[in-house]
Amino acid sequence: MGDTSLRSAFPRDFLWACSSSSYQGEGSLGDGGRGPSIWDEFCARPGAIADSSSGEFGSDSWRRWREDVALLAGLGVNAYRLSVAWPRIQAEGRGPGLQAGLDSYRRLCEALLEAGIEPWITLYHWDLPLALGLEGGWLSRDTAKRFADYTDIVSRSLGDLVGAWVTLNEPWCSAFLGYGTGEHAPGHRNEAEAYAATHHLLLGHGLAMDVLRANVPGRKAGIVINPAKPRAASPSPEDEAASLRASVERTGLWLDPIHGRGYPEAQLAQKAVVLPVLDGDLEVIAAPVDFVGVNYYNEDIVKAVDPSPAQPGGYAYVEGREKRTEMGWSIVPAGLTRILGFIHGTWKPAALYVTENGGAFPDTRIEDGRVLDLDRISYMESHIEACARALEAGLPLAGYFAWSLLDNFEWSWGYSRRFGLVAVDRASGARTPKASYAWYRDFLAGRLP
Ligand code: IFM
Repeated sequence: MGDTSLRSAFPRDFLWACSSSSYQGEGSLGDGGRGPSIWDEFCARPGAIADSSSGEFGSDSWRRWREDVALLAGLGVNAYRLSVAWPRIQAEGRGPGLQAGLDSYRRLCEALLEAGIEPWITLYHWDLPLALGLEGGWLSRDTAKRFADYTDIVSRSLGDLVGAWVTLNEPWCSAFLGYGTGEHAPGHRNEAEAYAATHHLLLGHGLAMDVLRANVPGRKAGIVINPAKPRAASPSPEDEAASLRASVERTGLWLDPIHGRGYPEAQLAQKAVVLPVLDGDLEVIAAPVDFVGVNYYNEDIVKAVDPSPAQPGGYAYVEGREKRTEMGWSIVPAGLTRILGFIHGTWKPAALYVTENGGAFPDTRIEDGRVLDLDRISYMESHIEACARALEAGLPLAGYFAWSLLDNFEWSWGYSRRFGLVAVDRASGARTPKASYAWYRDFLAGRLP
């Protein structure tokens, strides 16, 4: 009888991994000459973070990196995606690289490789050096150039160790939550700024791609986005068209220019925004990528409405009946297959990776000191099944990265939301694998039916 387990639906060279980020996990913010980031400043603002915390503790990974590598090795993953903290490399966002920071990341990458785990480096997961933030952050074109310089330093230093490079993580969040709604650092509330930041982030991505091609030829390089194509509330042509319109800000706004199609003009016209595009920018942004990373958590629903000042896009969100995670995000595994199919069908990137997927749950069921996070297990299993459906449909999906190895600092939610496969005690730093850790380990080892 053939092997019919879920595990066997994946090719041998499929990447099984976990993801993390510097500001959320490292802690030890004053170590090694690290400069302040826009998130340090944002967290200090009263009311910015739900529990008034900051990334000062994170998951204490800057000090406990050896334990983290051992946990990853125990899981049996073959890749780990971490981000480099720009302020640990250039305290003020410019100038030569700080050796202490570079050495620490080198040490970590070497330990991962020794454990048979391929390091994936994200260059920007939102912790912009504060000095650059004060000079305009992503509203300033110069930040894109500074990002290319920083990419040069990091890729020269770690290039021999890193399997794949990610320029930006979820730039929609940097632009629209950072400059549009103010939920993230730097906390501005101005939609026109969100679009200006979009262009400079993409320009930074394109400039960084050129640097990576020169410094690490032959290594994979790409971008990670958090795309969305809300499901149509009905099969009517009006609702289907609304679903497409609603996808643009999170998806086409990024993937169109990256794939040489320029910006989606209808969206920009409807928003009456003019992007700060200079001659040659679109060519820089269209540097070919080896992959698109997809961070997927949920799928919303939209219906068509008449455009109005409140709903200028001509669509409105509709409540679904699916269960939700503690973030309030609907649990829709089939939406993962759908978004991968939408991206493949529209832009045809050479490879797709699910670079983040996971669930925040209250983790209140504890037996014999261990968290029985059955909701998280069922979330992961159903989304891995959705990846298997994507492969069956012929999509070039090459890896799955769980978010996240450890409980960590969940941005404006502080520590009040947990995504980890491993619990972290904030008083002692002690790590306790949850039931989901054992499930992922057993799944990877082919021990589950
Ligand atoms: O924690 C974040 C991560 O930094 C980016 N993607 C979504 C995760 C959960 O909100």
